[in-house]
Amino acid sequence: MSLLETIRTPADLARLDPALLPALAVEIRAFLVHSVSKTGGHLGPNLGVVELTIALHRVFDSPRDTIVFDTGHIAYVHKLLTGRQGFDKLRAKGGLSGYPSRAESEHDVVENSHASVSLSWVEGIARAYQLRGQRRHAVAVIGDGALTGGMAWEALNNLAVATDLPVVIVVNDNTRSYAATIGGLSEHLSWLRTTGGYEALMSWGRERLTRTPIVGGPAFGALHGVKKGIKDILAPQGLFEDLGMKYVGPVDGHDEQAIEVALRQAKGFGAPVIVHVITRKGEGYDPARNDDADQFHAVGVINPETGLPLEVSGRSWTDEFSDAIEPLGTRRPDVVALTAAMLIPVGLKGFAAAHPDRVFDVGIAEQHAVAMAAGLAFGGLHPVVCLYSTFLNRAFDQLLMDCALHQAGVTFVLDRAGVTGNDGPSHHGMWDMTLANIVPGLRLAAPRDGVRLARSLEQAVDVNDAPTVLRFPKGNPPAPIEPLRSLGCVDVLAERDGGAVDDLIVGIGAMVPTALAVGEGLVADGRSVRVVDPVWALPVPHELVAQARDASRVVVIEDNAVAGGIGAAVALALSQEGVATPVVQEGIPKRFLEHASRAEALADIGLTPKSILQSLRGVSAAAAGSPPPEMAP
Ligand SMILES: Cc1ncc(C[n+]2csc(CCOP(=O)(O)OP(=O)(O)O)c2C)c(N)n1
Repeated sequence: MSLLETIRTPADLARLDPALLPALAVEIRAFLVHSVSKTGGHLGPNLGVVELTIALHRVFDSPRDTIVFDTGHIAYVHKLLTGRQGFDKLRAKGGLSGYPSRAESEHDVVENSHASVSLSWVEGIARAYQLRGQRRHAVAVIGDGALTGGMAWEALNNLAVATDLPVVIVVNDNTRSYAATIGGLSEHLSWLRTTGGYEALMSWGRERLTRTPIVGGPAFGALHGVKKGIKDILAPQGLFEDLGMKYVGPVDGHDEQAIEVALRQAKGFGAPVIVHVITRKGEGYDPARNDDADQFHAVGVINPETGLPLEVSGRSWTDEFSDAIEPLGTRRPDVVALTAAMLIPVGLKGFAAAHPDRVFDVGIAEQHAVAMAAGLAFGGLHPVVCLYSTFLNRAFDQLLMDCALHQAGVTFVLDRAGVTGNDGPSHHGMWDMTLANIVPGLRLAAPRDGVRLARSLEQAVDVNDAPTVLRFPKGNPPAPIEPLRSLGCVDVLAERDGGAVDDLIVGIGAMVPTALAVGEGLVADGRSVRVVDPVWALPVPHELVAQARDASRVVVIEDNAVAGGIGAAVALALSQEGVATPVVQEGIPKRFLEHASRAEALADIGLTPKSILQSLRGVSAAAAGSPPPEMAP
């Protein structure tokens, strides 16, 4: 039996002979490489926190003490040490989540994969424990990347004066987000890392003074007691101590015993304290360590020996965007791009290489990025803010107030829109069109293929008096789907003739192939059908309303929440224009979707041609007063 298999709970770990801990760390790394190479997942970040997580679970008493992992992607080792070693279906339907999950374990508390929230959570948790008279610790583990987010600083500002709150903030400093972390804070952390004077003096003192009998111990204690003064002379801790926060570190994040010492010290303070732990992303696995792009921040299925991908991913939507923005930047010197710590994932690498002074990586700071974009627009440029759809949620107020209210020509490019799959509830991009729908003046395009993506981007950067949004999903776009004809911006993709129809099927973006398949099924049922794609879906085009007037039924198919999505916008537009045609809204129900592949998630919510046809046949049959036909597409 391996050492790891003997650990079922943190109590087993606490009992383990410290001499065996390095061997346990080796086993955990081998386990992670072996299993995550088969399922995909956040390999690099988790390899970096093996010793840190072991130490956390030996020093703190989870679940009595609460450990919150910021962003949640570094919880694999935590899972292994809290009774979850079945990683064969990690991130797959029915398997372990890639993030903490309350349904899985009482040791998991915060499931949110949106960064920078952990300090707020632990302040809340610690205050609740305190008010209820419970002596329990709350610990946040936050990366140097997540520490760039504004929320973390709002919480620090409060924690700094919460001097009786037993909160421990572990900064997992690996100098990287996906790529190198940027900004003043990361420079400060790096300065703390490299200023070894204080630690050197302390270890010199410990060595010399404790060798002297009787006076040695007290003298070292005294030296320790004036730690703050010495620190300020030798290595002023600046930021954190100026805020009034206690600071321990920097600690070697791959020396388990050293981390334990620091954490025990921090635990004893009884006040908010920062423990600065230096780790290496991908530690112990050369392919990750040698990967300059992101040190295997997140991998697909790979060969564990070489680290090379085993799945051919093909040309992605991100590639289409990347290929469109780079030449656009050459033609339009006013176009600038912004990213929130995700330059490569959002497809800006080529643009950054071609126009290095016109791309701004602001750290994990979506709110700042969007308000800054409003400023750039005011200054005469056309900013393109590139985000994953789910992270737009963070910056809704800035989209509404800083961009729309000020009629700022800012283009938002939202990758990973719709159902994203294995990353689970907080990663689905299922709210962006709902948010966009309530913003005055905003125009939104959901391109159905790469040709439409490039064209919409060109059109978007020509709009200089309102925000524009482009949204597209994860994965590979279909081959270009050319229209039969166009009515204004509305493309007609399938019809028998130009006359009135029973069903006007409106496909939005990535759901166009589904709309076409549904159209074929309805034609086979003997109905007359027109399938259209507005491309620019918001505001609802007049031509679409005109088409709806001549149809018996409108069906809108979108991969956004039905609540407030494009179907809802079409229904409102029709009622405002006095068009009585009923609108069927096919989209994502108002609930959080579990992790599963995109195809499984779409099937679960009935967003497949087969399910949509079944529901439409049910509606038609009910309207006609007869049972639905037994037809499968
Ligand atoms: C609000 C938000 N924006 C963007 C992301 C995407 N994201 C996931 S992990 C990550 C980098 C995190 O860096 P860090 O906190 O240093 O952790 P590390 O991966 O280095 O351990 C980013 C940008 C996110 N999770 N949340």
